Amino acid sequence: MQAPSSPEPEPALRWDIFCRVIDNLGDIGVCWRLAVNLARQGQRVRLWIDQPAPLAWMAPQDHPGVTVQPWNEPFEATALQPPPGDVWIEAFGCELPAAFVAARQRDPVWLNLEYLSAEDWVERHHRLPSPVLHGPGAGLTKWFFYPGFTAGTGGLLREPEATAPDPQADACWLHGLQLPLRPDARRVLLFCYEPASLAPVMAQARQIDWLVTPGRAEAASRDLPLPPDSRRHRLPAVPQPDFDRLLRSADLNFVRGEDSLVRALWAGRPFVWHIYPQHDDAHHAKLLAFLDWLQAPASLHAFHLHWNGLTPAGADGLWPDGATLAEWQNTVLAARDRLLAQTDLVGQLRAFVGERRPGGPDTEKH
Ligand code: TRH
Repeated sequence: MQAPSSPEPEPALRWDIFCRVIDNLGDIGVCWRLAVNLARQGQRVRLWIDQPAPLAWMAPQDHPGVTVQPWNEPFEATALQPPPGDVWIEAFGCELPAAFVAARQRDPVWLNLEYLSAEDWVERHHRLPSPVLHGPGAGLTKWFFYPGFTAGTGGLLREPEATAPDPQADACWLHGLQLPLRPDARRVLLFCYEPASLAPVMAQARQIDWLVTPGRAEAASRDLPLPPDSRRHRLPAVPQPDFDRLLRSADLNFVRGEDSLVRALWAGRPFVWHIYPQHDDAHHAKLLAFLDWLQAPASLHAFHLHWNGLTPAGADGLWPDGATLAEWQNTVLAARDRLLAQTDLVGQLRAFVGERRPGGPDTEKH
């Protein structure tokens, strides 16, 4: 009897991802990670970035299957070789150049990949169609695609090694930084904006080796007094895979924004999140929704409110003791297990695209 034929391999599609850097590093960090994850699954990715400079240190090597294209205005469609791809990803609602849309030779699956949030409304908005009514894309459909923490969302970026680390390699890499770290000190990574309670936290934390990331965290913390048994170690900006190693090597991670929050979850170490501040305090609801999803214990919830300026930070009693850190670690590990039971973002993107590609199983459905 003939062996069942192996299922047809999924087609290697051509993906065009557009990334407009607003500020900080997350736009480019998320888009680069997405591009690499797609390429590792055999897809061909062209990543258009308006300010690609951080890739020089964040991703110093090219990645097979990923072509980085500077996104200059006015957009020169004449230089478009190959033509617009099968899948267009408009990251964080960045608006694609009209000349690119007009240069298409076939209808794409057009996705607006939104910012990450744990708020309830995300599930209701995820996968909603938005008919394009004007311009060269009139008649096409743009689809809202929301990453998230639940099965009703688009999931999170997750590489195989994100949750199957190599502690030996991590330790060896950290040792290679040649920082004078002390075996009896707690290692705390500091990647933040300007947290409300940074000064009292650093003043209280005893026997800490602070691993301070460059940029805003370094600037915010450089003049703050430390107890005599704590040290400050300035880190260089490191490539993304090494940043993930840092998160796995620390006893506590202070992370921020979007991508490092997800990486801290995969690292499975206790973490505190500094949410990207928004002028109308819209980030408060986002923070509280995340803490609810995380099932944060009272101590972690309170610390987040202080760290993010929702409640005034007391002068003492902030810093977690060993038992509290262990409770925070258990919280993260339980949350990570919940996430591992879900399909990751790239798996969901590819399934969604497969359903909606012209000629796909249910392209007539909208
Ligand atoms: O830098 P961020 O604050 O980016 C923010 C957020 O993404 C926010 O949601 C968005 O609205 C705003 O940008 C415009 O934090 P985030 O998201 O953690 O991105 C940091 C990226 O930088 C992440 O991919 C990790 C990477 N990184 C390195 O690769 N090496 C490093 O040494 C450091 C410090 C960061």
